[in-house]
Amino acid sequence: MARIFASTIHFAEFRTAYESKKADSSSLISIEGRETESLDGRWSFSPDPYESCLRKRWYEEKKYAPDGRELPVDYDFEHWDEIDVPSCWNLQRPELFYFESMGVYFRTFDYRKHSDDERAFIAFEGASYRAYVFLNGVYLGCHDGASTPFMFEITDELKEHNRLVVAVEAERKDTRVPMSNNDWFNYGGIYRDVYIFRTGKRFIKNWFMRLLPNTDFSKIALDVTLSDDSDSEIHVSIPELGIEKDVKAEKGKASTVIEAHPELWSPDNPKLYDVSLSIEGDTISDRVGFREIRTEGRDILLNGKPVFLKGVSVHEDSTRLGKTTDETTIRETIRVAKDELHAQMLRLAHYPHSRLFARIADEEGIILWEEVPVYWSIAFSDKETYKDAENQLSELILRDRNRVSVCIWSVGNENPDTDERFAFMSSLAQKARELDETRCISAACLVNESEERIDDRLTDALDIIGVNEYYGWYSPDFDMLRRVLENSHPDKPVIISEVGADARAGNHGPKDMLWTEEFQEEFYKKQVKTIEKCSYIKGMTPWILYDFRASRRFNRYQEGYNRKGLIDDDRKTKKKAFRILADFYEGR
Ligand code: GCB
Repeated sequence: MARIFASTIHFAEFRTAYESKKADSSSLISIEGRETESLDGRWSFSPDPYESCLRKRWYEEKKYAPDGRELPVDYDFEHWDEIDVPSCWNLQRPELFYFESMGVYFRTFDYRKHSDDERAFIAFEGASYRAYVFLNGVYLGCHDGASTPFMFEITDELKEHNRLVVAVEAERKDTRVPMSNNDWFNYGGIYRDVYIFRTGKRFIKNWFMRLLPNTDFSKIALDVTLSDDSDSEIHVSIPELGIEKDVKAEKGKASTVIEAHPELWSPDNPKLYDVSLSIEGDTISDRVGFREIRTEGRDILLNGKPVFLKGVSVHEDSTRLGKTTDETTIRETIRVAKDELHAQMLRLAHYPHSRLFARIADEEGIILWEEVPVYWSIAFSDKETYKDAENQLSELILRDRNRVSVCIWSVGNENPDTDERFAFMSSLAQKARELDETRCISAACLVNESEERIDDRLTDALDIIGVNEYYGWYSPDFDMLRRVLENSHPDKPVIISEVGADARAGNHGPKDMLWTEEFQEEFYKKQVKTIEKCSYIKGMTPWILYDFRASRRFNRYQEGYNRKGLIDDDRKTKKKAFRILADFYEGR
């Protein structure tokens, strides 16, 4: 008894055993076109700040001693209050608003086999930051990273009546990605969908279909990975292009290039094609678009033509739902950006947004910049931190690489220029290229403030240089922007990935008074005038479309929000600067 007592309560290393079993990008299965069975709904929930669920193995539900005596356990799954899944726990109960440690979720669900050789998987689209998953008392594994999906096979653990326990922990730590300090709100919990799906014994694990760059828009490449390393025939069908082709998979992998002349996808013509892939016992389908994005000298070429990317940044955040989002919210964000701001691009800052976003962007026709939260001072020399960052990047790319709207992968934002950072982020850029040779790689880079020019070793590893600048806001010297742009001679296109000033909606005053709409309006007027004159700037994603929660912003205008939005946190009230940017974009 003493031994068990020591190992479950006082054993300081109690997490180590759990950490040895982690879900990562290698376990992701493409789920587009697959039938899923939702586990969303009301789940039992309790905060567990001392992580007793792990220390005392609550998930085993050992409530009785071998002699039948009832044990005084510290949990009560069935009797806990309920919480929505998906949701950010912070917005479910007032006392959880700043809660950042562990919460334990519980639910039951029934399962009936459809066939004898079926396999089943459980998938989580997002749980912040680490989730430990237990099914019927068995530990499936944990996952790090707040914003990417993860999956476990549960074929052997499933019963007719199932008991699912998920312990989620949302601590900010210096070794995490993002680290402890950032400029948004640390939402916790299972805040995206949870579902199960079934496959046959063998199935299509993932696939990547894209137009090959530099082929006169005439070659579609396809890579497929099967669930095992068998040889088999894969049938590829794109009926509208007259494509019906059998491709041989050897040792579970197939690659082919198909001649085709698809109508090209663009924001003006978001053309998608029905695609299906099948092997014996498994068929998946999706809607895929074809376009080319590349750079040449200082130009960004979309389908061979130079473009100026008129964009705006957006956080996944709403006052009501936090980081949990839905189709209506995403469609409305895209409508406002496209129809009212005349933009054709969104920067999804600073972490992977919901899978739904890129799906809808494909249909609606808006270009996306997607990003991993390698933000500010990451623990660049920590190997585990690198592993975590690389895994989040891989999970994002595997999730979204069939989404035509995604044109840029960004590997980080405003990181101090050290040797460790250079190695870390160059490797991330390299990883992104290995997984996807068809998109541009970018990051928000640094300006050398004393020499007044863009100067960052990382630019060598990128296709597009992102620059964040707040001249006229954080630094009053607005003219520095002109000097920096004049002194810089980049050999690649530059996107102003951030520029902005705070204004509280409805706060009016003279144009030199901070926090007023008039200040922000004047700031935008001056910015666009200067940016417009610079020939190598090939796009901008000002900061930001909507005000968003930020837990380091507490003056009387901010009240817990970053107020650089062109629209208030009510997502309706436009500030005066909105018109300035909309007019600028409409005229370009
Ligand atoms: C930045 C950051 C962004 C902040 C913004 C600000 O440079 O990249 O995350 O929210 O500035 O408002 O200060």
